[in-house]
Amino acid sequence: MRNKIREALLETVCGVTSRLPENRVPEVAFAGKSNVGKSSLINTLLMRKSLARTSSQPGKTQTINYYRINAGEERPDFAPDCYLVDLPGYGYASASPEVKARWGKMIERYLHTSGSLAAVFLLVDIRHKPGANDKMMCEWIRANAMEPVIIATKKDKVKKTELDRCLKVIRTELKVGSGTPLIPFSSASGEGRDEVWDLIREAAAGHGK
Ligand SMILES: Nc1nc2c(ncn2[C@@H]2O[C@H](COP(=O)(O)OP(=O)(O)OP(=O)(O)O)[C@@H](O)[C@H]2O)c(=O)[nH]1
Ligand SMILES: [Mg+2]
Repeated sequence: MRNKIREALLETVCGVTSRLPENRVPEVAFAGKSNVGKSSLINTLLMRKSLARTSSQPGKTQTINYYRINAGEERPDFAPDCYLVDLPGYGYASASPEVKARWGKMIERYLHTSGSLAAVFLLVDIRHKPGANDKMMCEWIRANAMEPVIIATKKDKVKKTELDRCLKVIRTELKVGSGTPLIPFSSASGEGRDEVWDLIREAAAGHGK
């Protein structure tokens, strides 16, 4: 098996007023609408059922959660030594204006000030046309001189015959060029896990060079 996990622990949880940690190891962040499957994807990457808390109720993750992976590990069959950062989800209908404003501040501050951010993965639901919030998030990431890697989640929910059409809609709406990866992913089946790890490894290795 590739991308083995020796160690994964929730090291830091940041709220609105917390100081962000100054990590030396690369961070890879996961952004996306609430309920899109960010925490589930992190659990799938880590082969854990519930290290990252998931919920069918949107708005579960409201803090920035840093998971330290494989500290000090350098063997090629292991996932790289890095942080996976679970960002709070946006766009759930029941959020008050205060919650929405708080969310925006947290994400913007994170994107602007994290010194060791190596890549941002933007998750969108494979079944849905990306919305205004997804486009805004994409632009925020680009404004920080990074091209987001797009992950289309819940692949198990679409028929094979619909897959290409769904991916094409996502590419067009988010203006993702053909050279940029768009990865279909399913936390239910684990499909896409190695592809995502390969991109994390690449980003982590290139960071700071
Ligand atoms: N079928 C299927 N369900 C999924 C998949 N990924 C996530 N889910 C379900 O979608 C719901 C939301 O998943 P979470 O991982 O909590 O979503 P999140 O993006 O972390 O949500 P917030 O923390 O609210 O931002 C849960 O009920 C998951 O079981 C997937 O690949 N396939
Ligand atoms: Mg979550």
